[in-house]
Amino acid sequence: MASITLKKGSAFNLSKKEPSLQKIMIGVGWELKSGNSVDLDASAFMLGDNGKLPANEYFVFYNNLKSPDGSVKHTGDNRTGIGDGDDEMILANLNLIDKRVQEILIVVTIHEAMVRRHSFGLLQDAYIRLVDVETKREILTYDLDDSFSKYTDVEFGKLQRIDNEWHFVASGIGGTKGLEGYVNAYE
Ligand SMILES: [Ca+2]
Ligand SMILES: [Ca+2]
Repeated sequence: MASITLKKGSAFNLSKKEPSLQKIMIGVGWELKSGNSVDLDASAFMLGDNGKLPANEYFVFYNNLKSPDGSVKHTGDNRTGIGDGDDEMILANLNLIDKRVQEILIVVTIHEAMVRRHSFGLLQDAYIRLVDVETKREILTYDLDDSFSKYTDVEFGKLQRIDNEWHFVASGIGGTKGLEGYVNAYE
C-alpha cells in the first residue's frame, strides 16, 4: 500500500488495512529554514472512555518516556531537529495497550513557542508520519507545511479502539495552546 497524505477527518481501520500490524512508529522530522533551533515535541495522550488519562503516567512525552502498560514508548527529546529522518519518535505496540485505553491522541507542540516566538512557519520539510515497524512501510504521512505556518501545535490524529480493532482518525488541527493546554484538557 502506498503512503497516503492525510486529509482532515479521514479515518482508516488500521486493523483491516494492515492485518499484521502490531507495532507502529510515529515519527516527527523537521529542519529549519534558517536561524536558531526550534524544539518540536511529540506526545501521546492515552485516554479512557471518559476522555481522560487513567493515570498521569498515560501521558507519554519527553519527561515520561513509557506508559505503565509498556505499550507506548518515546525515544527521547530532540531539541534541534538537526539531521535527516525522524528526529523524535513514539513507538506503540497495539497488543499491549491497557484495556482501559480507548483512544490515543497524538500531538506535536513547539517547546516554549510563545516565549521564543516560534511557529511551524520557521520550518521546512516538517512532517509527522505513521509507520509499520515490522515492514518499515509508511502508512500515513502529514506534511506540516505552509498551511500550519502560523500555528505552534498540531493535533495529528487519534488511534481509536472500536470493537477491538484500531482505527486512525486524522485530525490535522493546528493550534496555539501548547503542551500545557493539552494536558489541562485531558488530565
Ligand atoms: Ca523535542
Ligand atoms: Ca531533521
